[in-house]
Formats: sequence, C-alpha cells, structure tokens
Amino acid sequence: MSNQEIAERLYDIADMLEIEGVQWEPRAYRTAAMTILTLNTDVTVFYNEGRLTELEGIGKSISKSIEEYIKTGEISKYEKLKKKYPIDFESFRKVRGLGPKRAYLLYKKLGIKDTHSLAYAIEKHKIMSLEGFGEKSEKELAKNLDTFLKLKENRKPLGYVIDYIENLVTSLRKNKLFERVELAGSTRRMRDTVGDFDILAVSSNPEDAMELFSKMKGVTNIVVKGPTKTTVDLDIGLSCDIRIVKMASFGSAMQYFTGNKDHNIKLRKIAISKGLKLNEYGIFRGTKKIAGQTEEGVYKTLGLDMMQPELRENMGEVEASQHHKLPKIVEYNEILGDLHTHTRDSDGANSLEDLAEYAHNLGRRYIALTNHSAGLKIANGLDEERFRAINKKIDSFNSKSEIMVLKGVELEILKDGSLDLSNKILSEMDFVIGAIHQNLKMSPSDLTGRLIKAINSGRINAIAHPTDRMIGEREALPLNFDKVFDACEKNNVLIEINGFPNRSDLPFDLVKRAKEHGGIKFSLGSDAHRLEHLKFIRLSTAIARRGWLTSKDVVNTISYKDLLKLRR
Ligand code: DGT
Ligand code: CA
Ligand code: CA
Repeated sequence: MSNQEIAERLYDIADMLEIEGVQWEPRAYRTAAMTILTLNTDVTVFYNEGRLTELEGIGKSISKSIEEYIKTGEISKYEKLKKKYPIDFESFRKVRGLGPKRAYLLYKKLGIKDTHSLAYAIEKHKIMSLEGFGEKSEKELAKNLDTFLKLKENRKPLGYVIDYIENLVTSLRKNKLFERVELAGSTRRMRDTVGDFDILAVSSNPEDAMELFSKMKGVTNIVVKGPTKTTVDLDIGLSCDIRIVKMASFGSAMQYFTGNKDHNIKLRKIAISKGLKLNEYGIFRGTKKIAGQTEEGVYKTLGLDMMQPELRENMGEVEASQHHKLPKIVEYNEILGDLHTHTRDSDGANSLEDLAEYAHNLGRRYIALTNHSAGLKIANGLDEERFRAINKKIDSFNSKSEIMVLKGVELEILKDGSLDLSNKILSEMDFVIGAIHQNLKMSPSDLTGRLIKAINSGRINAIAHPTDRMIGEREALPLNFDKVFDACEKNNVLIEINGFPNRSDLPFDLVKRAKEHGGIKFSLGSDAHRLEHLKFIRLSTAIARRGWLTSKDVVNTISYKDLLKLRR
C-alpha cells in the first residue's frame, strides 16, 4: 500500500460523489488526496502515531476512510460507489476534457469503462452522435486520449519518488549484509522523470542480501531474483533493479549504471580509440585491469575530467571534459531563496508565518510569496486590495523575522498578452512572475506573441513555468523559444525553473539552450502550495545543474538585498 494508492482512492471517491451531485465533499476528498499524494512520509506513519488529522485537509471522516484502507485494504464508501460506477476514473482524470460527469455519460450511454473501450468507441465514431458531444468533441477526445496513452509510458516525476527511494537506500545501508549501497541510473542523474530505480551494492553474502532486498517493505512483486541482479516491483508503481558488484569494480559499475546510455557509448568509443576496453567491470588493456575501483579513476584513465552525474546526458559534456572546459555548475547549498510560493491567501494551504518558518528550517534565507492574481479564479486569485493587505503583513513580518519575504505575485498573462493587475500595484511589488494558465488553445505564433508582449511590458521579473507542460497530462506549449529568449535577454526578464515535480519547467535541454543564447538569467521556485512542497527547490536546482548553469546564472544565489535591487 502506498500514499499514491490511497490518494487515487480518495480522488475516485471525489469523482463519484461529484456524479452523485454531492455538494462540498468532492472538494474535501480532493484536498485530502493532494495532501497525501505529495506527502514525503508514508501516511501509515501518521496513522500509527494517531496523527492523521494533523494533515492538511484531513478531518475526522476522511481519516476514518484512510484508517479503513490501511486496516482492510478497502474503503466501504468507495466500494459501494464503485458498484454503481465501475469506471477507470484514475486514467480518465488524466485525459483532458473528460471530467467525471462526462465519463459517467459515456458509461451510461455506451458502456465505456476504461481507455480501451473509449478508444474503440472513438474508432467506431460512436461518440459524435451522443447528445452533448458532436464531431468536434469526439476529435478532441481522440487527441487527448492519444496524448494520455503516449505520455503514460510508466515514468514518474522524480520529485514525487525521490524521498521514497532515498529512504529505502538508507534502510539498506543500516543492514550489516551490505557494505555499500548507492543509487545510480536516472535518479542519480536527477532526471525529471524516472523509469525505474537502479541500486548498486557490495555484499560478501549476496544470497542473503538479495533475500533481504526482495522481502523489503514496499515490494509488491519479484520480477527476477539472482545473486548478482534482482528486480522487484515497488508499491509506488516503479520497479527497482539492484546489482551486487565487487568493491574492486564499484567505480566502473557506478559509472556504467549511472549512464546515460549515450554518454556510456561515447566513453566506450574513447576507450577503444586509446586501445582500451571499457565495461561495467573496469578499464582493461588487454587482460590487465587498469581502472575501475573509483569513478574518478575511470574518467581520468580516459583523459576526462570527472563530472557531476547531472551532466551525463551526452549533450556535449564528454567533449567539454576532454578539453577541461566543464562548467562549475551551481551547488544545491548555494540556493539562498525560493522565488515561487503560495499561501492560503490564494490556493496554498498554509499561512505566511508557517511557510516562512518551514523554508527557514530548510535553510532558505528568503522566499518570494507569489500568490495568484484575480484573473485566475479557480485558484482564488487576489485583487489589488487583498495584495495590499498581504504586503502590509509582509512588512510587519519582515521587521521581526530572520527569514525575509519578498512581496510577490504570480500574475496572469491575459489572452491578449496584457497583465492582470494595474501598474500601480505592480510597482509596490518586489518580485513579479508572469504566467500563462488559461486560454491555451492558440496558434504557436499567437501564444509566442502573447508571452513576448508580457515580457516587453517592463512590469514582470520572470516568466513562470514557461512551457506550461504537465508531465503525463499536457505537452509543452508550442512556443518559439528563440524569440522568447531574445525578448527575455533584451528586457532582463528571468526564466523560471519551476521545481514542482509534474511541471519541472523549463526542462533542462531548454535551460541549456537558453544559457547558450546568452544574456539570460534564471530564477528557481518550488511553486509550493503547502509546507512539504518547499523541498521541491531541490528539483529546480537539479534542472539548473542539468542545464549547465553556474551560480552566476541563478539569481537565487544572491542576497535578499541584492534581489530587491533587481526590481528597481
Ligand atoms: P530510466 O530508468 O528510463 O529512468 O533511465 P536510466 O538511465 O536509469 O536507464 P536504465 O535503468 O535502463 O539503465 C541504467 C543505466 O545503465 C543507463 O543509464 C546506462 C546503463 N545502460 C543501460 N543499457 C545500456 C546499454 O545498452 N548500453 C550501455 N552502454 N549502457 C547501458
Ligand atoms: Ca533506471
Ligand atoms: Ca534499470
């Protein structure tokens, strides 16, 4: 059982209650589901300590449902509703434009329960003749279903699973059977999504070590089990490979299994050109092993500088390293502030005081409070009056606090590229990020023009989550990035790297392109909507590193005072 499983149950209940026409409950269930989904701790820990109701949005009644699920694997409310609505809501939630009520209509009229039967009905053009649908919406649905199926290939945003796998590694390390345990693969490279986990370990008793691994908490299925390689499925919906290797080849195993594949292939070619052989066991001249104990040794033997795992994507890092020209990428601990956060004043869950305190405990020296502006109604956006009131609160908070709060806004860029708040109130702000959230169906040139108009306005400091992609749900907006980068450079507008796991936006390859464009700086933001989300700044930083950014490229490395000057 996992947080995700429970969260999906709660979302399902919300969807079914919505079909039933129940008023407030669906929203309550969704809030609770979101809390659990983004919790960095197993929810059963809270249950065991009797602290379920301490979690945001989890009251008595929902905590009873969770308790029931933990104890029995079922929620009676869910089972009862599900008999009436045997629909795959979990998938349909990710097909755009297919809310619970429409899904129910399709079920009632055509018996559509899942993506298979939906695809079939679309193929047979059965949907366009339904009342309330029509040809256009059938086409739309076909497109959105296609997107869902394509994106569904089972990758998970790293930010949702990194704590889980790091905890697992920590618990293995505590066991005497293991002399060494390390994460490799895409997780070590901090890629924005993960297909499976890769762990390398050293053990003098591989049989028992593998036995222990395959019986760990969280294992739902053993795919293969042997003394050198074991693969299991984990309850978070990803599988995990573990390999036992010899200490003498640990470095080359780490190098090989960190990848990525194309990076490895390039290294192997270099080895061959030097008359050497490279594999996961070491570097060999003939049959003599000349490197492999350490990763540094592997790179050095090939004439390369050692490089951070985040850089290993075959994006020019091998060549740069041959010429000793690798960038000194920004360090995680150089990030002083978080430049994108929300409180319950718009659609966040916490107070300014609690958010700031949590950020302070994470080591931040300042945060920008960037609640939504009025134009984003579904997020309870704020008008000028409410922003003024909050700004006043921030002033008084700052006067007696160690961590500083910047007065900010995540400002709607309206359909025509104009801005949602007056120049007057914007001039009272310390940090303004412009964002497109609505009216996304525009031509690429119109979308680009809309964004550029906002950048040219001279009123915004940064553009939030520039591509507006949602991993697994929605692809990037078809923007012309060369033009966007030009405009950002000319107007000194920052590009945000949003660390919220299913956004991870700007993606790292575009970050690298923006940096190569020249003259562009970046701002990092967790986009926290509740306390634990503040940790997502780590994912922003990872993307910055993967995009070759140095501390000079990232404004979060400068002091609060210097940041304030930026706006002037
Ligand atoms: P993922 O799991 O899709 O998120 O991405 P990775 O990079 O973790 O890929 P995975 O788990 O298939 O393999 C782990 C590493 O093992 C990969 O990054 C590089 C290495 N590797 C896998 N297959 C090959 C291969 O065919 N050739 C070479 N040279 N290396 C490979
Ligand atoms: Ca992997
Ligand atoms: Ca793997």
